[in-house]
Amino acid sequence: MVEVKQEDFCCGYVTIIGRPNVGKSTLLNRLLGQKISITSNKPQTTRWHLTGIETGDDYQAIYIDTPGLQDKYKNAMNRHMTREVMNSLSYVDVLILMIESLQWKDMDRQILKLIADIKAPVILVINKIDKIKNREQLLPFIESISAKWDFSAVLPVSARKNKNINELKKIVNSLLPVSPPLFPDDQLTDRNERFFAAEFIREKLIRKLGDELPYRISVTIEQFVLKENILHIHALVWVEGNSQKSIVIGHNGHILKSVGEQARKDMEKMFGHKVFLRTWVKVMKNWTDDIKALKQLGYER
Ligand SMILES: Nc1nc2c(ncn2[C@@H]2O[C@H](COP(=O)(O)OP(=O)(O)O)[C@@H](O)[C@H]2O)c(=O)[nH]1
Ligand SMILES: [Mg+2]
Repeated sequence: MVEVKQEDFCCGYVTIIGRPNVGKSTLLNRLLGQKISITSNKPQTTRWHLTGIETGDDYQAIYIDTPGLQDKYKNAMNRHMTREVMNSLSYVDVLILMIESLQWKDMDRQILKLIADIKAPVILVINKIDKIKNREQLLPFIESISAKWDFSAVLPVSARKNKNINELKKIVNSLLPVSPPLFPDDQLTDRNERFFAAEFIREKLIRKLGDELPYRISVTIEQFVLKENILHIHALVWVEGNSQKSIVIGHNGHILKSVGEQARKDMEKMFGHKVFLRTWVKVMKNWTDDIKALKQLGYER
């Protein structure tokens, strides 16, 4: 590592917010060059804030991925998700507000209102530019959005196609405050392996199932032990009723089996061990609107 004087080292919290599905978690994975945050084209994929730490020779950017803010569902689960976002805004050094190219929705406007009092610099990131068919539309869009707020920077990117991600890193790093690093330079996240095991299973389920069910599913890890170089993981998938249970299991267990196989591959990649995964489906009535049940499933801390 290069010698860097303490007064030249920059470090801070960089929170990514935006409405569901704009690509926040995909961006976090790109920024880190590694998949830690689960993604899908369905809202509610990200339920917890998640820290991803990127350390360079003279900087440490502590990125926080957050659940998408929305106002459609008002149950206990969504109150939890909104609280996750609001808490992460209380210690932000740089804010990334993400929107989708050529779209400015009512929820985007509400989020901008929400951050109006925040003192931290705000970078507006316009994602999914790979989807734009008519390139000439982008510049007028950038101009009209730039006029809405005093952004420190406005940057069009494609998280999926890795476009302009290094430029974004440079802008973020230039806005970080002078501070010694807050985490060891080899630490990637603040979550443990059990968390990722559960999340990888939930991702595969969300991607496989229809639109409603993902909201009703939660995953917990009952066992996580390394024996003779093999990780033995036991997972429980929680649903709200018996009909949901049979959908998740699938005919002859085919859904649960393929979910398990795909999740296992992600786990082996992250944990660096062979994984032996067993999964069961259990029913807990009405858990998405039951505070006690949410606590039991690890949502309220
Ligand atoms: N075309 C395109 N799709 C993207 C891009 N970034 C993310 N997506 C997709 O948008 C969906 C939502 O992404 P996700 O990261 O889960 O969004 P989040 O809810 O904001 O965290 C997923 O299907 C992603 O693959 C992008 O740059 N271009
Ligand atoms: Mg997400």
